[in-house]
Amino acid sequence: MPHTNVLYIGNKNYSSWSLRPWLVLRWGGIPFEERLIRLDQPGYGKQAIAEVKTVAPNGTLPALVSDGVPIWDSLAIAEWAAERAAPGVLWPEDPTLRAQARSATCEMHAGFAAVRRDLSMNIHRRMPAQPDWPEDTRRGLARIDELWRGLRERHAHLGPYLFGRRSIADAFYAPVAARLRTYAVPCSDVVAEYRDTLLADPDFLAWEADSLPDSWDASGYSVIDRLHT
Ligand SMILES: N[C@@H](CCC(=O)N[C@@H](CS)C(=O)NCC(=O)O)C(=O)O
Repeated sequence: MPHTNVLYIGNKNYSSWSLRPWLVLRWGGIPFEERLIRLDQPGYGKQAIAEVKTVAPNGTLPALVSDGVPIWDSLAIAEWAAERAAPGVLWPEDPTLRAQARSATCEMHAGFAAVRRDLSMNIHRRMPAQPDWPEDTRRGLARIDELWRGLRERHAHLGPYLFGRRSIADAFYAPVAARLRTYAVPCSDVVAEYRDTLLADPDFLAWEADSLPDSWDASGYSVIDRLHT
């Protein structure tokens, strides 16, 4: 019997955690059905949206329900996908590069709290450059610049992504590329080039195109947008 994989995602304009495994599944060529649960519902921010709790026991999206079994974390979904894709498609084949790609991915998954707090993803919004981010946010942005620049310089001969060929690490930083654009964050040339590579990815563009109008209240700011402004 064919497997059923349903990826539950949040509003495409805002849900950076949903974008990551969605890209991974697409890049891995893994068939899945997507179902959007709006996050601008009572209980948001408390992991208490009733509709989310029916698919994700911890009350957050994304969640992949595979043959009826939930996987409720973006990185866990990405690892699940990597185990099903051909070797080298979602993680680098070289073990050292793979360990580094996992380090970069985990740094995003577990960190950059201030950047996530102050530069929340809003794919369609364009803000003026902000000259005075709080100190912890500036530190996070500087670390992203350093990380991307270092990896790009080291792996440029292998291809245009962080580890040369596209990997899960790039999916985890795709929402950061959108944030750098939204908030007009100044970047070094190498970093700007990589940001634009991510923003031109055909699957990212498909997500972006579909983030209107279902997850964007064009008449004003939605509940989530107000919470994150
Ligand atoms: N660590 C989780 C984070 C997921 C997460 O925080 N998702 C947000 C949306 S982007 C959410 O569902 N929030 C619902 C709430 O806080 O009530 C993952 O990587 O999947």
